[in-house]
Amino acid sequence: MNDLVTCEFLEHATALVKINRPEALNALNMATRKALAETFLSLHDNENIRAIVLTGDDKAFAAGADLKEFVDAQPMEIVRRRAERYWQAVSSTPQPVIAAIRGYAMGGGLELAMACDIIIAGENAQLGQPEIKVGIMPGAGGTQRLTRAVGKFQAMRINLLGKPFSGEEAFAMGLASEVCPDDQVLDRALAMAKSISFMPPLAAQAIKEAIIHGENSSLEAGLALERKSFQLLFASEDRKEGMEAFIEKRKPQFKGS
Ligand code: CO8
Repeated sequence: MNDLVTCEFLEHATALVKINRPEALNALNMATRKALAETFLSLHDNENIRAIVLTGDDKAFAAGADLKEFVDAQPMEIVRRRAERYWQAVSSTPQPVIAAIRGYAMGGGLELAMACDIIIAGENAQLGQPEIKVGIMPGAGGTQRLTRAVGKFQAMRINLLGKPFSGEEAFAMGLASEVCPDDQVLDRALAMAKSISFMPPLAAQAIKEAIIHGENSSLEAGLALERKSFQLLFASEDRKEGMEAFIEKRKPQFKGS
């Protein structure tokens, strides 16, 4: 059997994580979710990695949770699976994570993309929360992260009708950071990861933390976190290097210290 998730270490301190279950359009069975979580947890502590790209293949990012593992499941069994810990391993990654969506990103697949920090979508990608059509609802962010991204009225429409929408539409709604031709999605995501990898990683991680925590707290609490992180970065070597390089008109070399 192939690895359900692969992880390649590329130049420029970038990791490329791929979901690899093409026979099921990368549907996220428990084994795949666990493999994704293990991959991301191992990247958390890898100081050589400054940006991560998560993708599937050209047909699917992921077509959702595996319905064949749901069809006979009993409620307490679903509770005992504690599947939320697998997505938390992705959403709590300190490095910026870019989801590169080609083909389908449905249900749990779109929720996985929304647990990332940046979404690059192919113009013909098909995104959606179709859970209602099989008698359930999103269980990992489809009513929460989606609403924060696109607002109540789009989130209601997407969830209550379960109708897929394109990468173009996702971008227009603010659900994608960029949209591009399908065959350029991965290259675009890798180019973005490369640009991030040249940035000071402590600043990148602090920005990510402030945006995510700020989004879920009051403006005052968010501003306080932002201010404290801003102040703390003055303790970093990279802050000194960045400012000195600017004044000396040279390129900075950030070491992550
Ligand atoms: N689960 C299991 N198998 C799947 C899934 C899935 N979600 N999606 C596709 N497959 C399998 C098909 O069964 C088929 O396998 P086989 O050849 O053995 O019959 C193969 O992938 C190819 O699929 P199709 O023949 O259906 O391909 P089409 O191109 O005709 O259609 C679609 C593509 C439109 C994506 C269609 O496959 C589809 O509608 N899939 C289901 C999408 C869906 O409903 N997703 C939501 C699932 S529920 C969910 O995600 C809840 C999340 C809760 C939180 C958990 C976090 C992970």
